[in-house]
Amino acid sequence: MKLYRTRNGIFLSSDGSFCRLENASWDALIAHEDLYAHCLASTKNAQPSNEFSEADILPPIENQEVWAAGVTYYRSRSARMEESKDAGGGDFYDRVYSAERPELFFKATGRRVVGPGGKVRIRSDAKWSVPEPELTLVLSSSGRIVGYTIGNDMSSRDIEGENPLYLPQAKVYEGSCALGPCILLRPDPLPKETQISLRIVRGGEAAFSGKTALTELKRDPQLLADYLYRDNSFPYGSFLMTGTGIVPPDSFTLESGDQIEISIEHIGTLSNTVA
Ligand code: DO4
Ligand code: MG
Repeated sequence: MKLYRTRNGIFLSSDGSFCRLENASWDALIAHEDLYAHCLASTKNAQPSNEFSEADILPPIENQEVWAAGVTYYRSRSARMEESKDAGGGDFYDRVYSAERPELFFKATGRRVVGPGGKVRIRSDAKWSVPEPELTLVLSSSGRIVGYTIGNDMSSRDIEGENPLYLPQAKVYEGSCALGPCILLRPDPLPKETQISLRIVRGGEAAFSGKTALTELKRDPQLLADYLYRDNSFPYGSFLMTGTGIVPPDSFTLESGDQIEISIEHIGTLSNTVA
């Protein structure tokens, strides 16, 4: 079952048909402790609707915060160590990869998030920018995983590599995060074999493509969520990006006009253009 936030209301899709959730509040839905069961019950009483249009899809966020985990894939650990070696930061990334406590950082508020078809941005003072395709957990107000979406953790690698203390500037800026197109609701966790892929198209041709799978994710998603909710409250629920396992070669940097397509099996594809 998939949940969509649109200009025309909130829609649920299951088995190819759509229904509108009448009088629903997005913040209340995301905070819900059993969103799957709640939505399943709602579909039982709802009439099918033909008013859903992909063109109306909005980012799946209102008052939630977006947080992110880092260095959760071996590929990310190696990339981070390489980019920060001149700054002496490499050791930190190696240590956090195997430490019990994960790296978690604040990523965005709803205002900074773009949805499907929206424009993500490169920082004006960055010289080396990449998208980071990440499975993104949708967490209830108590920190339970209630759904999944696709996230793009846009990152300025030169700023992050210059000094690990610059991480918030490398990660948090206008248009630095994309989420969508929907929230996948299911009664059980996503299978470990779930594939994540990234394609970057420039001038009609693939400039980079890569893939990984959840089998490569070193951390248990629920444990990442548990760390985030330690001594922190999220009354509207939250989004937690789980880190990237796909890193383009060091010679690659994003350019204005690039199209970024991130696909995660079972969820769909999130497409954005670079402003
Ligand atoms: O430590 C820097 C951030 C790493 C990150 O965003 C990732 O691994 O996805
Ligand atoms: Mg990331």
